[in-house]
Amino acid sequence: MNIIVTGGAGFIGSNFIFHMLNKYPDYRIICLDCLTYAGNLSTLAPVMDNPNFRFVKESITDRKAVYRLFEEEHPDMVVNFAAESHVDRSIENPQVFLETNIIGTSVLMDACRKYGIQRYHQVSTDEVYGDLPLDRPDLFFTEETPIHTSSPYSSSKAAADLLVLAYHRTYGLPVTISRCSNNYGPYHFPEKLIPLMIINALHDKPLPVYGEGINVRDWLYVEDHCKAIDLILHKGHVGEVYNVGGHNEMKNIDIVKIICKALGKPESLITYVTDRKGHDMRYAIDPTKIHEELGWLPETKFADGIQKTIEWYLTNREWWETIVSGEYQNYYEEMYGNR
Ligand code: NAD
Ligand code: TDX
Repeated sequence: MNIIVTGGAGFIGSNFIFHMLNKYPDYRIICLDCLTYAGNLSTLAPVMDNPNFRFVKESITDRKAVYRLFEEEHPDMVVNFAAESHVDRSIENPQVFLETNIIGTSVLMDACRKYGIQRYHQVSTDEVYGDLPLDRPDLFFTEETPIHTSSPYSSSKAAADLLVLAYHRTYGLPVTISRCSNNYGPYHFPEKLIPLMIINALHDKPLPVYGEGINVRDWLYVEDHCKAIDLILHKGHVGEVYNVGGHNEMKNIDIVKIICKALGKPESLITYVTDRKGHDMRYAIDPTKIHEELGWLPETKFADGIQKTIEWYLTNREWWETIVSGEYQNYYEEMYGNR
């Protein structure tokens, strides 16, 4: 099996590559990633010498480069993780989200149509469903929940999902889509809530909580997401959407307090800051379909996953220190000042 994994130098894509190379020693994985600010080649260092792995630095929006890669590699499957993924950045500058997340997806699928493919898998998000009210804990996102996006990021992901389903219906492209809740774990980029709070707390810097900190996210350990995608690739039904989530809803403020406690830092570091524009209140996935059809269940409890994650950031300082001292630092200062 030859699999092109796009966005594999980022958080979830890299974890997925490690999972696949480990589990399927006879598969070949080709990572296509243009290394934006969020892509980090050092993340892939452990597999760079693996004969079953190849890294290609190109953009999914570059049609010629993508077609060339298909001619060279004849992939059996494509798994598309490549995206601009940060909601706050999409609010500041939506354009690149449209280019990568929408146009990039269509270029990849055009290549799949032109050269033939067994499966095109789109890695999507629960954010395409918009949000749920805090006072209705009985409500969850199912695959039938209407698309109702809030941010430029989620709108670009939803547009891509609609294109994927359109390519299936119109051209018969063998597609699947997974819509996952918030991931956490190793190699999570330090602009996102959990790694940002761990790193700031380690430096005794303020912990910027948006609004009142009562927004709810449904957290899933990244390995459990990777296993779900593996299962969908091998057993999922073409043309179908699968929600992925572990019924692990938590308020942002509670996550930040857990991190303070685990690191022995005072809660007085918590600083309430201006809320995100259009901030979604609550995400909550109903994963019944992937459980009943494919037998998937999350394996990592939050208490264990967050402990493993914190330990990973403590023992892999070099990985994130390089990031927070570089280009990302300029962005962070623009967003938050010199906090
Ligand atoms: P990330 O920002 O950590 O990584 C994105 C990767 O894509 C980077 O390596 C980057 O260099 C690459 N990339 C960006 N633009 C590219 C382009 N034009 N061509 C090639 N490569 C490009 O993102 P992540 O958190 O790992 O998310 C991966 C995917 O999963 C995204 O599609 C995201 O929407 C989706 N998702 C993420 C979460 C989450 O909690 N992080 C949850 C659900 C779904
Ligand atoms: O400094 C912060 N303070 C804060 O209160 C940051 C960075 C975030 N937050 C809040 C906003 C959200 O309610 O924490 C929550 C989580 O924020 P993010 O880590 O930015 O994630 P989110 O916006 O929920 O989106 C993530 O999950 C769904 C990923 O970034 C998306 O790519 C994925 O689709």
